[in-house]
Amino acid sequence: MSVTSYLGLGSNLENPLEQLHSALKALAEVPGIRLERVSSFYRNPPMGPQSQPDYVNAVAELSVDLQPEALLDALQQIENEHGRVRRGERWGPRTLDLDILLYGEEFIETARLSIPHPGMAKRPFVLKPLLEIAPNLVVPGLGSVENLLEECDSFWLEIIDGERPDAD
Ligand code: A4P
Ligand code: MG
Repeated sequence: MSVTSYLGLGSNLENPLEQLHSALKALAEVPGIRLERVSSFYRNPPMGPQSQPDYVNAVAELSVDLQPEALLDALQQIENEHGRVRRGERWGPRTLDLDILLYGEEFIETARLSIPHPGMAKRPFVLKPLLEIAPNLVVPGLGSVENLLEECDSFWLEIIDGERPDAD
């Protein structure tokens, strides 16, 4: 049985728009992953160290026939293929970050995975695109995406016109 999973995509190096388009293409080609919906692309300032470029973020809805760890393996392979270098700096710049936000309604806490993603409830750059593609979604244990977004500190996020992936 397929499971609905939501992914957060982010990039702030080496042509972030290109990185996200290319990541979505790679995701759609993984056996056991179907890309169901993709949000608009949103430009927004960095969370964390400010001495790095703005980010482009988006969220995708997948139907997956993979176990969570196998999904993570596939995502990390795509990150690596996109030149991701892990420098160990917390919240530092990156060519491509693919985070599993939700995996069905499951709570997962292992050495490699925390699901729901621990940061998602406070990140407008996750919640805004998530609300766009899943307006009635409730995050297990945390409440509706709509309420979570309302509780966020003020923020700016700018939709990048014409960059909806299905507008290609
Ligand atoms: N891991 C645990 N849970 C998960 C999960 N649900 N999904 C583990 C994916 N991975 C998960 O991740 C480190 C380890 O987390 C992985 O090996 C995996 O086993 P990483 O991607 O290698 O390292 P990271 O990117 O430094 O950590 P993380 O948690 O992805 O960083 P954040 O917290 O996402 O911060 N500002 C804006 N505006 N937009 C952004 O997208 N992103 C960050 C990164 C900072 N500032 C940002 C943005
Ligand atoms: Mg990550």
